[in-house]
Amino acid sequence: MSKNLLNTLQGNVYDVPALWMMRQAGRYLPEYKQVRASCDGFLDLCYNPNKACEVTMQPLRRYGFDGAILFSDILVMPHALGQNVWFEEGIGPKLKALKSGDDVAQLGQGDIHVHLNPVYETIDKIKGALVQESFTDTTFIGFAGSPWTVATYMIEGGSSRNFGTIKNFAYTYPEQFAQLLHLLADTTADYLIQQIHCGVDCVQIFDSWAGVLNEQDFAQFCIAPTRHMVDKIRAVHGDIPIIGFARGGGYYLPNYYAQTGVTALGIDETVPLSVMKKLGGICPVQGNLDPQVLRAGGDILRDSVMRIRESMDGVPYVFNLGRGIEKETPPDHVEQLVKWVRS
Ligand code: 1CP
Repeated sequence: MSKNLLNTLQGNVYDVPALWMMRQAGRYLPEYKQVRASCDGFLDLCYNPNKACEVTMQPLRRYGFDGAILFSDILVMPHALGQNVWFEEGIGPKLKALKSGDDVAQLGQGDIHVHLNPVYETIDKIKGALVQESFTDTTFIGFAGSPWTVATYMIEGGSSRNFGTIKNFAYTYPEQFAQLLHLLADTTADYLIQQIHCGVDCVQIFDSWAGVLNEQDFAQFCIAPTRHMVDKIRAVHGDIPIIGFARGGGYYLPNYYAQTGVTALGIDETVPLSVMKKLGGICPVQGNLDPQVLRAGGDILRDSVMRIRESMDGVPYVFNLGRGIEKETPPDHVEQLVKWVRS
């Protein structure tokens, strides 16, 4: 079969689409929870190469997905830049919020690669495990957060409700905000370059909060820094496939594709199938299944999978969810998904 996911990102079309799931390693799996419970905190898991490798492999052993995604988090980047980051049980990520240009100026004093070295070691271990466990046709996916999405956590101090704090910062201190986005774009590109150097087959840029931006801000805060990253990565690794996932990008997706230079588009569940099909005529596309449909399972899952497969017939398409899997999802339903995607 060779690497059908990688080949799809290079434009190949398959009758049976390549399949992986965003957040495929995680709390819906009992074996993940077990490893997680043995760690001091979530970041401890992210920086432990043996454990991070183990949880990367778990969903492959169960379901034989066509993609393995590095286990880490988008918030290791602010951590590497010197910001205080921690995860509160049952709540989620917390950061010591940036309040001013002075706070921005303090970032990035140390060498990010020293801080992120455990992630590079994890990549090395996963490469070995994929060979050792005979997952040689599995495409290995590296990733990072987009500058805008990561900045929301850095300025809001965690998950945001209405993005008022970051927008107020951006409009009140435009120069300092531009400086922050530039710093993130530059260092995140270096981080992805190093991931590719360590052996991932392709990378995905997660812009989970692209959907809250107006037209002007989408161009400035989402497209421009992503473009900078893509240019910087391509200068070193010319033909590496880059998946741009601008969740909620909707109407702006054709511009996002044309102006960032990404290879393929991640598509969320709000994009109509006819639109995803049309985008698939321009570039490879991935995603769209509503994770709540997967959580429910049964007939609605089968019908949704079949509808997506029929719609995407004839274009380069990677089967995936429209966003990360819900932690309440029964593992059996993922098994149903695999069966119907591959039937
Ligand atoms: O306690 C736990 O086990 C924490 C749960 C968890 C997990 C499993 C977090 C905290 N991060 C992760 C892993 C993770 N995060 C991966 C690993 C690889 C895989 O996909 O299997 C990836 C790719 C991410 C990416 C990520 N982290 C995103 C972008 C994707 C998305 O879901 O939109 C975002 C926004 C984050 C921040 C983050 N980290 C963790 C949580 C709970 C969140 C989201 C908080 C929020 O909704 O604002």
